[in-house]
Amino acid sequence: MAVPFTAYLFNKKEEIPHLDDDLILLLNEIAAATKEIAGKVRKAGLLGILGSAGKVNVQGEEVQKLDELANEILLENLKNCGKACQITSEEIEDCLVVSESGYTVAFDPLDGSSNIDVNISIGTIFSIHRDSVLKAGKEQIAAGYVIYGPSTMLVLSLGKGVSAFTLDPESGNFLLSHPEVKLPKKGKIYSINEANREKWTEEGLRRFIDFLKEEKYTLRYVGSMVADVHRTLFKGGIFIYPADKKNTSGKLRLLYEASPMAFLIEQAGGMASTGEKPILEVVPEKLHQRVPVILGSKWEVEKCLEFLSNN
Ligand code: P6P
Repeated sequence: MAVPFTAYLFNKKEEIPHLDDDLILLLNEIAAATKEIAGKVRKAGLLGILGSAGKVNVQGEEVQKLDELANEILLENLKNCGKACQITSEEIEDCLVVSESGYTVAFDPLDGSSNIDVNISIGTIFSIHRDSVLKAGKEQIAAGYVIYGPSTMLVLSLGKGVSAFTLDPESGNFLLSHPEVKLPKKGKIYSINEANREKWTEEGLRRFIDFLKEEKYTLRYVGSMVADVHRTLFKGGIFIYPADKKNTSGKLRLLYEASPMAFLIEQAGGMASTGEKPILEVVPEKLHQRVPVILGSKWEVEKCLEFLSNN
């Protein structure tokens, strides 16, 4: 039988010195919360929890009912487990300080909300630091996401590679299905919202996308970061959410979107940049700050940076 998530974590203790019992408990609580979220997502149409909650969050975005529910489930689990000293959520303006030291968790409870009502893959993204959340992404203790797709998968890095677990509906366990995820050096897919093409601030980006078309790349864009990054992680290629005239620092948030995804991509052998510097080198100044995101296979990311430098 495939290794259950908890057993995997205990088996990794020797190989990963910082993987202590508190972190294992914390990761288990996050996994438990996402199983509950998966159950709600699967039945949302029957529970009357689709659609808007009639509120706008700190990002100025309309909150969906499932956003709110996912946020509440994660907060409940994290507070109950008592191993998170600070909790940051996309849905909450300020950082919740529970105690002065320990692990900090930053999460996007349900990323890709615009896709909820049309039954397209969405996900939960999380990032774990020690003591303070305002640290560069390269200092993450762990990072991962859960994608609620045709199957529910948890993808995790503890700083030594990337593993993926598939939720077994029979047992209710996340079971190890991909022990070592390695990103292809080069792909054939690019992923960007081309509707914004004329708004992109970098002329070099338009030339790079035209280059990929000449190279016969195909376009895949779900509009849910978890889904677009998951496909990039497994098939290679490049995902870009650039700065544009409307979003001058890009749209994706550093702490609980760009940074954890960059950590996973680089741990799997890929590359992640803001266009000016590695995402994992950016030291956050604000909880909800945004950064441009260029991530994926090394060949494509390096080629993109070349075009941007020849703007
Ligand atoms: P656009 C979802 O709302 C999200 O935050 C990410 O999941 C996704 O990558 C991005 O926004 C999509 O944004 O502007 O292309 O609809």
